[in-house]
Amino acid sequence: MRRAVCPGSYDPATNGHLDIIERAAQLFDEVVVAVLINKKKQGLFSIDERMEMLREVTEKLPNVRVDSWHGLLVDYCRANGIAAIAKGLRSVSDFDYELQMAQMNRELSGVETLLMSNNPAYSFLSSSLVKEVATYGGDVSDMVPGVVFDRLTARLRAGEQ
Ligand code: COD
Repeated sequence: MRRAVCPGSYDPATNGHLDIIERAAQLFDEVVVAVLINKKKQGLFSIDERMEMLREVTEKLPNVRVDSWHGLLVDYCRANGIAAIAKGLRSVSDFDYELQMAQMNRELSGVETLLMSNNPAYSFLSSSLVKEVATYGGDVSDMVPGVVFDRLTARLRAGEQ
């Protein structure tokens, strides 16, 4: 079975993430969307909350499942028989960062990384910017799946009280 992982912080998932997950699901027999810890980023949602939202937005994709992992991505790949990491590229700056991680992961374990050019409609999207815009009342309803929009709005409202 050809199995790939789409790793990320997913705090929260955006339409850009979903586009990459859907496209990876067309290329591989099984895709695991894995919520990992990025130590450089502070989270708004818990890992369980991120997984719940991801499960809802991917429920129509039969060969996609959601998981989480605390530790090195390559150890997750080894433990789950995963030979490929599938990611999206938005920009040249993404490329520098992603290439370095791809090379490190290959050096550590031999796992290959597939870097997919993103849909240009989502080039400006990142979880961090979506959170920032939403915090100041900007409309992000077209940038994230509906379920994420509802949760994000509720979380930010709760934070104001
Ligand atoms: N369009 C297309 N793709 C997108 C978009 C968009 N608008 N936004 C994000 N993506 C893709 C990118 O490919 C990105 O890599 C992926 O989605 C996840 O994005 P984020 O922002 O949710 O997640 P990151 O960048 O914080 O994820 C970094 C990891 C958690 C994957 C990384 O830190 C990691 O692997 N951590 C585990 C520890 C480890 O193994 N470290 C060593 C790495 S060499």
